[in-house]
Amino acid sequence: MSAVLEQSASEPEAALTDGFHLVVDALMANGIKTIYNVPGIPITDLGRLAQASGMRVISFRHEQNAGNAAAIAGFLTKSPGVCLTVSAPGFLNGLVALANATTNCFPMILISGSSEREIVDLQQGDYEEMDQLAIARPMCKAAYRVLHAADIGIGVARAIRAAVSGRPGGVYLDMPAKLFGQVMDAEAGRHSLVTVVDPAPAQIPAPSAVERALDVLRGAKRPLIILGKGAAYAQADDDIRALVEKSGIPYIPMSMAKGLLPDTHPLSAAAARSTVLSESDVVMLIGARLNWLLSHGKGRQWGPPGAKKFVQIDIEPREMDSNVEIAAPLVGDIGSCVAALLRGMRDGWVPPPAEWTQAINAKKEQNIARMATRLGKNALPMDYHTALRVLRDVIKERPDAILVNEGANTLDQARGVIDMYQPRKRLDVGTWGVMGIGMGFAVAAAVETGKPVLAIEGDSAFGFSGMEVETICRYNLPVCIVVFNNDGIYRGDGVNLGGGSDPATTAFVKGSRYDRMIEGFGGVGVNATTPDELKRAVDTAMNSGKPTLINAVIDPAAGSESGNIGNLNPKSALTKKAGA
Ligand code: OXT
Ligand code: ADP
Ligand code: MG
Repeated sequence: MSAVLEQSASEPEAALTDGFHLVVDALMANGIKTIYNVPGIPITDLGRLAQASGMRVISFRHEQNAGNAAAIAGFLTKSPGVCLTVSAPGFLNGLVALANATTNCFPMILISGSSEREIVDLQQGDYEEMDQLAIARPMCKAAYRVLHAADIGIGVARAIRAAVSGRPGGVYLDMPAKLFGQVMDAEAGRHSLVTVVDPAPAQIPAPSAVERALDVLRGAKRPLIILGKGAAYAQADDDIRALVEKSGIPYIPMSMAKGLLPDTHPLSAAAARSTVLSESDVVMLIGARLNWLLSHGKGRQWGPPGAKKFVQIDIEPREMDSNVEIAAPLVGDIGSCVAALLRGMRDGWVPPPAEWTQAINAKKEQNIARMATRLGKNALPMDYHTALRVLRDVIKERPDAILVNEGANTLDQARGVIDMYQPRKRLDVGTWGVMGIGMGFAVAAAVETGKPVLAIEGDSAFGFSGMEVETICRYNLPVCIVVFNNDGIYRGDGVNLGGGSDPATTAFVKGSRYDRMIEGFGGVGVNATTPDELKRAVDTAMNSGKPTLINAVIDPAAGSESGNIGNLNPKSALTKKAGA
C-alpha cells in the first residue's frame, strides 16, 4: 500500500499523507522490516498499516515479550529491533525489555502511543495517562517525543542512530495519539523522511593505543583473551578467530560469546575457567565488561591484587577503568580494533610459552573428565546432566540451530554442557540474569533468522513468558521448547518453614504438565521422563519445525539454590538452621 492516503472524488487537491503512514514509511526507508507489538489504543491502526505496507508485524500477548523480541532482533541483526505498545500500562510492560536491552547493549526502539502533552502536563486524567517520556528517560540510552507529522522522519532517524551508534542500546520514541492522525501534503511528507547514512560509523582506534596494547600482550607470559557478547554483536567473526589463532592466546567466551569460535577449539580455556582467571598475567577483554559476571576483575578469583594487566577493547571510552586499572585501553569498534591488532602481529609474533598452554590443557582435561562422569550417569528421574547430554547432541548435530536458555540450574548447567559451534547462536539472560526473555527471544530468533530454535527453560523461567506459546503456534514458528520441570525455583522439594499447608515459596504444583499448554493451541506436546523419550521428541520437533513443548521431568532434588551463583544469595540464619 502506498503511503499516500486515498482521496475521495470530491477532493481533487494534492495527495495527502498522515502520521500513521509516515511512521511506517520512515521505518521502511531505513530497512526496518519487522515490528514486534501488542495492539490497542492508539496504535492498532499503525500495526495494521505496517502489515498492509509489507512489514512483518508480530503480535504478542504481553509487551515485555514483544520488547524482548525486539531487543534480541537488534542483537542478531545490528539493526534496531522495533517494539510497538499502547500507552501507560502497555508502555510500562515494554519498559523492562527496553531497560534490559540498554543494560545488555542491544539496539532497540520502543515506540509507544501516549496521551497529548497538554493533558498529561496538567494531569487532567486522560485514558491511560502517564508522563511516559520522563519515565523512560533514565531507563534507556535516549528518549524523544515527536509532536508534528513533519518531524516523524527526523524522530525515527534520531532513534535509529542513537540505538546503533557507539555503544548500542535502547531508545524510547513517544508518539501522542493525535500525531498519527495529523495530515500533511504527501510530497512534503516524502521529503521529510530521512534515510540514515552510516548509522554506526566505524570507530578506528588510535595507532598509539594499538601499539600500547601489542606491547602489553608481547610482554605476557600467561595471556588470556575474554570474548564477550559485544564481540558476538560486532560480527567481526573471521578476524576475531584469526586474532585468537594468530596470537595463540587461550580464550574464554562469556555466555553469549560461546560459538564465536567453536567451543571445541583447542585454544578454548572455558573448561579451565578458574585457572586462567587466577593465573593469567595479561587479560585482553574484547566486548566484555568487568562487571559482576567477572567478579569486577578483582578478588580471590583473580589471583593476587595487582598481579595482572588488562587490555580492553570497547567502543565506550567510559568503560575503561570502571572496576580496575586498564593498562592498555583500546577504544574503537571491535572490527577495526581487532583488524589493527592483527596487522600489528603480522611480522614475527611469538605465541605464549608452551608451559602456559600445557597447564591449561591439564586443567581442561581434569574438568572434562569430571563432566564426562556426570554426563555418563543415566539418572532416573533425570537430573540436569542426563537431560542436557541429549540436548548437547541435538546442537552438535544441528550447529546452526539457535539455543535460547534461561533458569538458574537449567541455565548454568546448560551453558557448561552444551557446546556451541557458530556465532550468535546462544541467547540467554545476559547481564541482569533476567527471567522472562525466553519466548520473546525464541520468537525473534525464528523470525529474524529462519533457523530452528531450541529453548531450554527452567519451569520457573518459562512461566514468565509462557503464554507466548500461543504466539509461536499462531505464526507456526520452528520453536522447540524444553521445560526442565523440577517442580520449582531451583528445586521442587522446598518446605514451608512455618509448617502450614501452603507450599514452600519456591515450590510449584508437583507433576505439572506444561506440554498440555501448547496442545491447546494446536502445537505438539510431549511428556519426557527418560533421555530416550527426550531425544526422540526433540529430534522430531527440530526435523519437522512444528511448534513443540516438551515437559522434561527432572528430579525435584537435583538443583542447587541460585544455580552457580548461590554465593550472591544472602541467607538468613533462620533458614540455615532449618536446613533450607
Ligand atoms: O574452572 P573451574 O574448575 O572453576 O570449573 C568451571 C569451568 O572450568 C567448568 N567448565 C567445564 N568443564 C568441563 N567441560 C566444559 N565444557 C566446561 N565448561 C565450563 O565448569 C565450572 C563452571 O564454569 P562456568 O559455568 O563457566 O563458570 P561459573 O563459575 O559458573 O561462571 C560464573 C558466571 C557468573 C560467569 C556464571 O555462573 C554465569 O554466567 N552465571 C549467570 C547466572 C545467572 O544469570 N543466573 C540467572 C539468575 S538466578 C536468579 O536470579 C533467578 N530468579 C530470580 C529472578 C530473576 N532472575 N529475574 C526476574 C525477573 N525475577 C526473578 C528466578 C525466579 S533464577 C529464577 C528461576 C529459577 O528456577 P527455574 O525453574 O527457572 O530453574 P531451575 O534452577 O533449573 O529450577
Ligand atoms: P558479556 O556479558 O558477554 O561479558 P557485556 O555486555 O558485559 O558482555 O559487554 C559488552 C561490551 O561490548 C559493552 O561494553 C559494549 O560497549 C561493547 N560493544 C558492543 N558492541 C561493540 C562494538 N561493535 N565494538 C566495540 N565494543 C562493543
Ligand atoms: Mg525449576
